[in-house]
Amino acid sequence: MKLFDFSSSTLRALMSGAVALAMSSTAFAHAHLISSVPAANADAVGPADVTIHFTEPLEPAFSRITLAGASGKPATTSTSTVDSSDARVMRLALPQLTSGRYAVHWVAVATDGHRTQGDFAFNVK
Ligand SMILES: [Cu+2]
Repeated sequence: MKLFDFSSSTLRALMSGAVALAMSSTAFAHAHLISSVPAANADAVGPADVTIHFTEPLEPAFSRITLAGASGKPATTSTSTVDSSDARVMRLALPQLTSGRYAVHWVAVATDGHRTQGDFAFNVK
C-alpha cells in the first residue's frame, strides 16, 4: 500500500501553490499611501494641491489622483503628476476651491506593475 499517491494534477496544483506563495512575497512592493496633504478628514485652508507620498515609486502613465466635490463632479480638470525627482510622490494641482467637502481618489501603479487604489476626503474651510 502506497502512503502517498500524488497524481500529476495534484503535483501541478502543489507546484502552482508554491509559485503563488513565491510571487506573493514580492507583492509587498505595492505602492501604499504613507501620508497626504491635505490629510484625510483635515480642515484645509486654501490648499494649492493634493500631495500623496507612497511607499514605492510610481509609474506616471498609469497613476493618478482625481478630486470630486460634494456633488460627485470633478473639482478640477487638471491632471495629476508624479514628481520627477521622487517618483514616490504624486500631486494634483488645485484651483481655488469653494468651501465644502472634497473626495480624493487615487490609483497608484508601482514599477512592478501592481495597482493599488484608495479614497479619502478633506474639508475646505
Ligand atoms: Cu506589488
